[in-house]
Amino acid sequence: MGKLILHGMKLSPCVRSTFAVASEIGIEMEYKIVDLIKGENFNPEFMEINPVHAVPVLEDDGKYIIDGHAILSYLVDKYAKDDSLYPKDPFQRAMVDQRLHFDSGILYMRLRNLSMRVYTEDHPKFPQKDIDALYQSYDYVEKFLSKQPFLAGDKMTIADLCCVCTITSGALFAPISEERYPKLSDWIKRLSDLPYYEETNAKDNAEYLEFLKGILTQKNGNANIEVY
Ligand SMILES: N[C@@H](CCC(=O)N[C@@H](CS)C(=O)NCC(=O)O)C(=O)O
Repeated sequence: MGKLILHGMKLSPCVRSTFAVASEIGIEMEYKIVDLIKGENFNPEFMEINPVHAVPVLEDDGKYIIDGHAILSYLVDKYAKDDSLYPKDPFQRAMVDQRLHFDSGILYMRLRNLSMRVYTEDHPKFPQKDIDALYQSYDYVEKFLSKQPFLAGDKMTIADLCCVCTITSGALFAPISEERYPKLSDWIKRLSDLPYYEETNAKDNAEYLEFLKGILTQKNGNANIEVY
């Protein structure tokens, strides 16, 4: 096995999920920080590797894979001892792929629509419709989980480790209540019991949420989510 290097920043949910999957598989990845706050993702060397200037990027023995979702599938295909996290069976694999695309196109984008305002606006305020849209994406997850214990079926897959990092990152804008989201809350609890969860998601997510609150406090005088 060659040397694996994950380029990114653990404040990012897309980065955290790669470390969660690596831990589940039992492999080590070196962590090379690309500081988004300092704009290191726009450095020419990084832009050469990833013209989309986003993290994570996985370096495997001199080859680069960009996009967190592609990295998760790659890690399992190449390094896992079996296919349970990303089944080879075409139907089961399609179920996992669907959930990964759901994260990429819906869940994560709706979170990003809100979180970007914290960085880009002088006085960040948040449209109610964008908060509703994030909640709507939780509604979809609640529905997925009403039929099966994990997002893509009876067993945990990379889709769960991916989406849980995104969903827990939304806590500042759209906190999850057990009353409204019993299945989703239970799923998060079950994933939180994983031995590597604290280290790969909870700790850095808490730091991410504090980081956002810090910027809001600096810009708005408090960390409240002002809705309009
Ligand atoms: N679909 C991509 C999204 C990557 C992404 O947007 N990453 C964010 C951090 S969570 C980023 O690097 N943003 C900086 C930028 O887009 O310039 C993935 O899963 O890797």
